[in-house]
Amino acid sequence: MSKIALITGATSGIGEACAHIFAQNGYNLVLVARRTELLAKISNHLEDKYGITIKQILADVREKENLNKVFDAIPADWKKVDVLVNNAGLSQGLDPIEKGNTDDWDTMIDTNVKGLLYVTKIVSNWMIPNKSGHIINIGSIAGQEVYPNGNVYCATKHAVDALSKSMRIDLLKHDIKVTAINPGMVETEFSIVRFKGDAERAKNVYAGLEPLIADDIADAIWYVVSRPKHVNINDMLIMPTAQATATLINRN
Ligand code: NDP
Ligand code: 8X3
Repeated sequence: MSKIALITGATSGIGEACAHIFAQNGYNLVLVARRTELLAKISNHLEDKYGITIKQILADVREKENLNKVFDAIPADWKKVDVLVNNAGLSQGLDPIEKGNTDDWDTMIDTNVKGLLYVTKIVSNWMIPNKSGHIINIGSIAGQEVYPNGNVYCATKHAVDALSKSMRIDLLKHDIKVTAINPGMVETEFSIVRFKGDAERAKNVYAGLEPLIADDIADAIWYVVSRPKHVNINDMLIMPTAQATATLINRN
């Protein structure tokens, strides 16, 4: 029987690239996101190309009640999830703390921290009876360091780092692996979302360097997932060659 990977935030960037690499390797997929048409388009493409089956879950990871309802309604066979990729996440704004938009703070905390927790609680309970499973949390260099005006986004990714370590301890007795993947700059829709559609400002983030692409991260995740059962990669920090730290970047 094919393995199953559940990926949140599968309509763009790292999540979409993960969907491709898992599909390519014969996994059936449960894909979660909010944009209906994009989710359907990506799912249909992957099913046609790789002959796998996809369950599309239209959901916002912040909406706890709805999340519990839609996940509960998934047929039992689809709950035999082997890999969970907690990827859905975002940054909103880049302002000093005294000027921060508190709605943006709520969005980041609710999505990056609370959404990840809600999904993890549901799916880890599906994994526990199988005494196997692998949870991949997408953290960030922003979870290892802080940078000017990164305040709340950095705090959410520090929380993801702490949660990855905690989950690894709590789920040890259930033989469930937990890996934190911490990327540096990856050119996706991330900066467009951070700057609320300002494509020019987003483009400037990557000016004069070769950033990572989403496939670089998916490739690392596939490496992590395809290790033998007795091997777990606890975490990985993956940077563009041109980026030494969160702020030290070699631009041409
Ligand atoms: P993208 O903006 O390209 O993708 C984000 C994905 O998350 C989209 O598919 C979006 O889908 C989904 N998403 C956002 N909010 C929600 C929500 N409330 N409920 C469900 N899905 C949601 O960004 P990336 O691929 O770059 O980001 C993926 C992860 O990687 C994030 O956690 C980010 O913090 C992290 N990261 C990114 C880095 C980068 O430089 N790009 C570096 C380090 C970490 P939809 O809008 O359809 O819901
Ligand atoms: C996203 C990348 O540079 O904002 O986590 O930390 S960065």
